Amino acid sequence: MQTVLRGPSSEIIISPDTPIVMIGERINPTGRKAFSAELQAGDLSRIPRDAQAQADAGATVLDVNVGAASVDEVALLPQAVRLVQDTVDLPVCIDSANPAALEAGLKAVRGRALVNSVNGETAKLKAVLPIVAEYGAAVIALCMDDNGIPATPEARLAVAEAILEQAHALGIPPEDIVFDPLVMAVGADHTAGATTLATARLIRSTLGSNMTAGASNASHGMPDREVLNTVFLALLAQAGVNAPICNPLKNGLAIRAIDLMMGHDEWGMGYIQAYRALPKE
Ligand code: THG
Repeated sequence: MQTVLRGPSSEIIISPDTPIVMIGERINPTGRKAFSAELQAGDLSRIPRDAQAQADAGATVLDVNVGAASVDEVALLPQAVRLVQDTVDLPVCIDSANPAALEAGLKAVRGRALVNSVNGETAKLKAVLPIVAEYGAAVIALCMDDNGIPATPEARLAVAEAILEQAHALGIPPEDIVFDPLVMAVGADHTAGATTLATARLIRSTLGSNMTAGASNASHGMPDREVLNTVFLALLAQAGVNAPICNPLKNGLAIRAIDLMMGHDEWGMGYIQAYRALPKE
């Protein structure tokens, strides 16, 4: 199953037998006070720098989220998308809870974007899937619905299947849906990581879909988050998550190490290149 994304003049393929596609998470005000304040003041000057740095570190899709408190996302998201694609020739992942902002962002996109996200809630499906179909985008689908986040892998798979059915009705094919098995904090529930991994294995074996995950959600509140994030990325990859949303500045080399160990990096050239591209001390 191949999910095809495009930048202004580039093409990125997400598929089970090709290297992991790193979706760079850093253009997001969550947990970043300075960026939030800048967005609230309409200052987008950090975005080109963050876009370039993530691309240099090996991200090949960039998540774009401008959802800071009291920010007009409908106005700001398309501006942010243009700035990113004026800086780097990469596809974007448009990240907003607001369907109107997603549509405004899609209007500004060059190429073929990933929409982040839809889920199984009746209202979300109704608001987001028609936009995805109209703009010919791909979409991340979260395995949750009107009843919240299902506790078991089987119930999360059932949500995924329901979303596939709704998408099919609108002419959106399975390869354009990238599932998110949902990563919750292990600090709140020590079985959360295991549930995510079991969900990913089940989705991959049953549906064959490509998958993303916000790997760093798992480590919230724990010490040395980097160790947890790196280890979890490797386990997620083994379970079939081939387009994780992560911080390429921290995880870039580990992702290429995973590719090499999974046999997706001939002669280790991707790993060696990533090593050489590291900022020198
Ligand atoms: N699934 C999908 N989309 C997502 C998530 C997901 N989008 C948002 C989020 N989760 C993934 N993106 C981030 C962005 C930032 C952080 C974590 C996940 C983060 N920020 C630091 C903090 O909060 O401490 C600040 C880091 C910094 O200063 O650079 O952790 O799960 N589909």
